[in-house]
Amino acid sequence: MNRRKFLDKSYLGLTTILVAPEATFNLRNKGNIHISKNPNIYAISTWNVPEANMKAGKVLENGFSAIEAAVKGVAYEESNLLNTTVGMGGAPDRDGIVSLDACVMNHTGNCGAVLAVENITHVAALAKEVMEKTPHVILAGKGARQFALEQGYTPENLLTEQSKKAWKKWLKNGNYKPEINVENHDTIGMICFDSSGNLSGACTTSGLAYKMSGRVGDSPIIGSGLYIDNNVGGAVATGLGEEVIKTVGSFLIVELMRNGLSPQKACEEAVSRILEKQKGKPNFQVAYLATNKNGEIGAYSIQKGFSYSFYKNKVNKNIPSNSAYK
Ligand code: SD4
Repeated sequence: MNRRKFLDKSYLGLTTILVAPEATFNLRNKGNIHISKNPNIYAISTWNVPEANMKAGKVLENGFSAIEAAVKGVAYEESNLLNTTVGMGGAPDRDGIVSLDACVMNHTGNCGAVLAVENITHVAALAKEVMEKTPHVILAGKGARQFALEQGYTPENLLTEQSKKAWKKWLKNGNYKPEINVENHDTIGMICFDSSGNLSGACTTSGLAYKMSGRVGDSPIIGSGLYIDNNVGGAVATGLGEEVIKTVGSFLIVELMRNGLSPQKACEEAVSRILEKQKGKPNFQVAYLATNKNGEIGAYSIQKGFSYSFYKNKVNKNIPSNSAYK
């Protein structure tokens, strides 16, 4: 067989060999995104949280790392008594106890989380201490609280009069039904990009209002509420955590970006993974926010009403997100 005939005959086989690797997901792709040599620092957060996002921006401007900025930024909302889904002032569980969840992930892929912690306001900072000072990734409940006390955190009453009043009103309904406000969650997931060109993130919440005691959502679960891969990008989630966990939303978005999807398309795909299991329009909200190493940002939610905060060049903007349902 001459060379021409051989090439003709094996054309189909060759096509398979040459095309398949491109058409198949490259699971170990180190990231196919251009990495800026002169990174412009920025911070993005779920929801309209200008003070928290500005705070993170200032920490970045002062030359601190992305992980420092993210933890300091979200700390603003953890102390904000008006925010009833994060930190002190967060809505309690159905027994009237406030329990908080948080996680952090840095540019090296290291991470830490605390679950169902009582009496400690700054749980994102505590998650960072778990990451830096223990051989573990997750501490839960009493162990996390004990660790906080050992690190010098002061125990505080996290249930404000306002949250107590709202809980008592809920109790009068008589039926156990946790509440999640479709239009206005405030769980804060934040991703920062620092002057060394590194990405890190933090996610912190009091979770679902009037949840069962011990219930933990997506926010402190690495890969669900937050995921960072410094070669590719990062993603954060807000909304009904059970649905985010089932689809490992933030990890999914980062993997989709690794394989070339824009942050916007990756967020849309992660939302559709949830929607394809629903019959019709669901009565819950899930929203995603993502960025890649090229500084592109994407956001998408199930229901309308989601927005994100974007800090760059000393200015913070609130940017409305598109949604699957209008
Ligand atoms: C959770 N994702 O615990 C959180 C709730 C949330 O705004 O985002 N609230 O499921």
